[in-house]
Amino acid sequence: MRYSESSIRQRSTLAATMALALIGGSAGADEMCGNLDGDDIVDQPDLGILLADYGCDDGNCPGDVDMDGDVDQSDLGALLAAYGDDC
Ligand SMILES: [Ca+2]
Ligand SMILES: [Ca+2]
Repeated sequence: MRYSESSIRQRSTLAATMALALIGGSAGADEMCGNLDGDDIVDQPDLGILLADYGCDDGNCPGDVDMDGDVDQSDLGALLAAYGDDC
């Protein structure tokens, strides 16, 4: 089965919209802001904590931005979405 160019474009737009909804929809609460070191701003040290902890899945992960017990791409997405924010 072949897809037309416009069909592929529509599907790509839908996928991007869904990805943004996932990131944006789960952000907003204090624990989601990405400020991992407690200095009230989401910046490079917070990204460093997350990256150093990336792949942790034992439920005791300092880089777990979305508080689901692991550090994965959803945490990275949430941190990057809030990068530079005061929180
Ligand atoms: Ca910080
Ligand atoms: Ca997580």
